[in-house]
Amino acid sequence: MASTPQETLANLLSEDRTFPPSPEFTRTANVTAAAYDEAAADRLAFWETQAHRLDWSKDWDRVLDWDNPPFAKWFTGGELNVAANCLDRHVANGLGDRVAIHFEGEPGDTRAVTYAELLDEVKRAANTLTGLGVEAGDRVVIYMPMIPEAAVAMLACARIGAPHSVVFGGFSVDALSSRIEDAGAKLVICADGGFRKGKPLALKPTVDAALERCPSVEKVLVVTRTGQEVDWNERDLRWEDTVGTASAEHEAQPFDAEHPLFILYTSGTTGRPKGILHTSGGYLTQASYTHHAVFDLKPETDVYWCTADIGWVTGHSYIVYGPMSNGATQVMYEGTPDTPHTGRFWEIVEKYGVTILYTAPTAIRTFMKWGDDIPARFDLSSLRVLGSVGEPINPEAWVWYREHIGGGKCPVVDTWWQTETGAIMVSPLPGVTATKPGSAQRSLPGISVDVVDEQGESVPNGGGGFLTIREPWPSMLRTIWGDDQRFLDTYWAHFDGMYFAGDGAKKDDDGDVWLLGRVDDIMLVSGHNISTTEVESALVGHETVAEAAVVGASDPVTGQGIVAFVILRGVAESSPEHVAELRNHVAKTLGPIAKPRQVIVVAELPKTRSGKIMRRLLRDIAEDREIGDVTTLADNTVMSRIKVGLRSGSED
Ligand code: 6R9
Repeated sequence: MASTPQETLANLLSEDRTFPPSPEFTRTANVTAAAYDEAAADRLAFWETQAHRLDWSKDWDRVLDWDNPPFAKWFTGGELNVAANCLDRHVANGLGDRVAIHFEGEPGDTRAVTYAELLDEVKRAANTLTGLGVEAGDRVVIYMPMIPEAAVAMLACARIGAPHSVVFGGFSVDALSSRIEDAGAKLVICADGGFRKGKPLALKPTVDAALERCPSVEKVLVVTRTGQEVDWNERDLRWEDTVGTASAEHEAQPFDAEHPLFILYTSGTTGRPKGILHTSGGYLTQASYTHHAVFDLKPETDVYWCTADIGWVTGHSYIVYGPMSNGATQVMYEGTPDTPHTGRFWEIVEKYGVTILYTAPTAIRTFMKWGDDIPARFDLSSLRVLGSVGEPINPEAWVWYREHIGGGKCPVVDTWWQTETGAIMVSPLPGVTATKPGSAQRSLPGISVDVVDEQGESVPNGGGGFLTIREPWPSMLRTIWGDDQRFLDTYWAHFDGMYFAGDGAKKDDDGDVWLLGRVDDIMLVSGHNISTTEVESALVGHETVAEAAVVGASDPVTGQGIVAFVILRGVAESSPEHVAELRNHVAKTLGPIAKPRQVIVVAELPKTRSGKIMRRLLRDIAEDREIGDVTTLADNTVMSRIKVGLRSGSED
């Protein structure tokens, strides 16, 4: 075994399948290998070229001001309007009749919104906000289901320079009120409710309760979505009565490139949520370029679908700002993948002829569990690019996605990035890269990501360590809202002059990057640092495992012992022999050091609304502790179900 006690992070998994792009794909690809050379020759000139993909009212004086690191300013002196770049310029170019959003409501209601219609609605909303006293710099909180008005609200804020803070529809009163308070928001835009899992789910009562603690909020603008009974307070206004009747004349004013565009709260694993601040010119440059390059978007012919929620950064950069700045036609779906049946996603792909699909590993593993026969019932031949984001994608899930969704012909792009990075940082380019299942591969042109050891030295190929970013990038966070010190301490204090992302990673023999999960989750077993990702991937590599989450639980002999929680596929239940087989399978795949001490079969795993497994809660169970903070769980009853399941005796 290659590991030594000094290793930063063990490199156990080897995967040697590769999938080069087809010559036809490469021939028409938006971006070629030359982009890497161009960016390597002059990084700032490269980003300057990408910034010219946008319309600016005033040119910049300087591409990057890094005089006071890590507080970056990009395109200083430049001025633009972000919403005008997403809407007005397309309409002015004669594309007003192009569909911007094919909306598919969960109950089956649909709407096609063209760019001209979207612009009209955004202008009305901008006039409404201004009429309510919202000025440039004022913060607006958006708490909405996945409906076109959510995008309208964001773009209206951008248009008048009022930074938005979108909070996941469905977050609790506590989560909502703490975000409203931290941002000091003046206005909240919400809906009466949204449809989820076949039922109307009320949102307005949560806003009402949250506002009891938030004196800064003057007005609440309420979109009617479900039509359910809600209480009306004096500060509440109906969207239909205000935006619906407002003037559609509105001239977008340019703002400075560094004008704040949005705050988005990220909870991290512990502590107070951090308000990640993004600004305008650099953010839009990178969101727009990466959407064009990584998904190979051809706006005239593609139908793009990102299944993320608008409350996640993925919804900001790859539903609203990236795609719309590129004039894309996209699908927006309100509901869950199993309502009213487990083929809903594939029915939508078939119905709209979706060509580019961007989703999360958690969804892909769920589809694997539901069975190959479900996507097989639908015509998915329109698809040509598949993307993944949010967590490391296990090689087996990657290969399943390529075969069963992509018909074995679509490039799969595994995109690594964060709320903090604003846009994609590490990813294959679909017409260039020979992809490897489970690897995000290399920094995009103009981005310099590295894997370093504790001293901040680059690890050699084959080594493991910490993922860092060596050079500033256009869509980087500018600070944590109201807390520069926390910004410095959280991201810049670990390694001199480098941004630390909090993720473990390794380089393979070709220098390609493999993400290994959050460093907080790394397990220390008999002196070896073992990543959660590798053990989980080994488990998912077994034909009876759909999903796995592993944690290190304190162990008197080894320091920590590996405890695995698994969801089964293809088999109804487990047995002591089956559990033994799974443990041996991991030992065989990764070496005896990674053999789980315990394998526990569960029906579900605790996840955030964006689909990330919350291992910290599983650690509480594995160590038999009281379960910690569950406020950001998608379903906060899941932990009690796991506990009940354990007591009824499925333990090894
Ligand atoms: C976009 C987004 C960021 C964290 C990040 C990492 C994990 C995201 C990943 C990935 C491996 C990928 N992550 N994409 N890990 N491979 N392709 O997810 O933002 O919600 O802020 O989460 O998600 O751990 O540090 P955010």
